[in-house]
Amino acid sequence: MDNIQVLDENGSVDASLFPEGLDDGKILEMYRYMSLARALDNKILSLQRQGRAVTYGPMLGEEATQIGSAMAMRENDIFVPNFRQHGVFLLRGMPIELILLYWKGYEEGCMIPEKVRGFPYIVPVASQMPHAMGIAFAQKYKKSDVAVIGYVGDGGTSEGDFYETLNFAGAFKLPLVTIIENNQWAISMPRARQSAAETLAQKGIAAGIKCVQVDGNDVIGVYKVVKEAIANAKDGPTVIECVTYRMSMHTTADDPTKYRSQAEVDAWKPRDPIDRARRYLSGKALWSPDFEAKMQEEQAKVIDEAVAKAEAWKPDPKSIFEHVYSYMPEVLKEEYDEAVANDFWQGEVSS
Ligand SMILES: Cc1ncc(C[n+]2csc(CCOP(=O)(O)OP(=O)(O)O)c2C)c(N)n1
Ligand SMILES: [Mg+2]
Repeated sequence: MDNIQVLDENGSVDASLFPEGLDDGKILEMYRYMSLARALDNKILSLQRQGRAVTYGPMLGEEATQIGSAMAMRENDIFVPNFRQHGVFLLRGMPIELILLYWKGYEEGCMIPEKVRGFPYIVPVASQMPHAMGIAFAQKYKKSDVAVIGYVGDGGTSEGDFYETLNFAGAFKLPLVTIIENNQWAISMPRARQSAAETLAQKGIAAGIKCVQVDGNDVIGVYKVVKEAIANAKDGPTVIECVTYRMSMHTTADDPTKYRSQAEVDAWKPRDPIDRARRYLSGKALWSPDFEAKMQEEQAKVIDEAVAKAEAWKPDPKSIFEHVYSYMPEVLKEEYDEAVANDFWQGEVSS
């Protein structure tokens, strides 16, 4: 099984592996998106600490896995996330204020604009994978050439849902690209205790699925393997393990210092995906401190404007009855009518 790295920690590329058709303009765009994702991640974390967002799972350190894979998708491809793919949503054009609405606890943040071609954040671990498989099955049935990209964590690969998905996808040769975002931790469970398998990608072998491991902090490498998997999706599935690291906490509800050492975290710092892309761009004279300052200023402005919009947004309490079913079942309609008749939410939201 291949283990791919194109862009190393010093910002040098392996020319023999460089993806066809990838130009520096696109690498610069990926750098911008990785930076935007990091800035948004920081912002949501800070909002959560101020009581302005709900429990949040940061993506710090996983930018290359997310941006490289999202950049490799074609316009009509569909992605199915878990709960940590904020960067994928961003690159696919999800308005930032909608991302923020989700993390403020409003179900409207689950209403993904059609053009994003993605499903809402999904929290029950690995439950998104049978969905991704079903969507891929539908594409094959309809003879569409759309590929489905399903994301799962290292912990998620221990779930039955994951194995069932791979088995079905392999047997039916579905256009499913499974991206294992191996960030080395499943809350407090380290990768070494998660599975005795030498790699997580090799879990595809038993299902007869092509599999590959890639340096998940190498945005060019991730782009390359996902692009190839999507190009091959019409002939069958691929499992891609992106080897990365969760630099931050699992969510704002836990304290990683209780279960992992600072030395381990520090050892991953030189492998930072954004620093690495910056070194590459710098070597090509495509990056400068001025460029960085201007970009960061613009991105902070975009994020602040989205925060202002999300915070000005007023929820309609009636919406608790919506969005679960495509139509309102009789039993829910009765509750809805009763609530309207009694004006039951008036006091609830007046503060
Ligand atoms: C079915 C199920 N079991 C347990 C949980 C609690 N839980 C939430 S995230 C998580 C760990 C997930 O780890 P991983 O798949 O590696 O993804 P990561 O959080 O690292 O991105 C667990 C156990 C859950 N949400 N769903
Ligand atoms: Mg994990």
